Amino acid sequence: MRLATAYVLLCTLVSVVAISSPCPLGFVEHNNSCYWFSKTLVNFVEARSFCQSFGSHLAKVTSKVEDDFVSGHAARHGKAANYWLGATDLNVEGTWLWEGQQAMNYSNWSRDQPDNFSGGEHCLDIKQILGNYLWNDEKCNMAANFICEKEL
Ligand SMILES: [Ca+2]
Ligand SMILES: [Ca+2]
Repeated sequence: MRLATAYVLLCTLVSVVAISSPCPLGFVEHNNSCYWFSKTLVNFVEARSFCQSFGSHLAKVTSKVEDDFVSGHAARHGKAANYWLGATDLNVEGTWLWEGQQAMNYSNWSRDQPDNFSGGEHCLDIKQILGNYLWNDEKCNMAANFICEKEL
């Protein structure tokens, strides 16, 4: 009997969560996209695979509104040192593309970035400096948190 009651309560809770957001469990909704902020650190390729396994992709931040949401959420809730976003300049040094193909029209690079430090920084992250997140090019094999995005 108790188990049945617990089951009904659980189903109700899951329903409420499902109704209140069109996003998958654990994702945060903003402007017709769902975002997932990782709590674990992995390299860029692992982060990309992880997002893909959830039917999403590493976040594409294509406007100031989206940038403010992502960096604001990171600053209030995640507070990690770095979060991978879904852009690289792996094909042509200095040419940044979202998911390796879409031109980057909006950007919010930190001062003196991207610097391609030591000739080896080809993956985009947002990096926390004094509580604010700004864009930085980073070594792709560094371990960092990451943000997945899924369009609705
Ligand atoms: Ca580079
Ligand atoms: Ca850099």
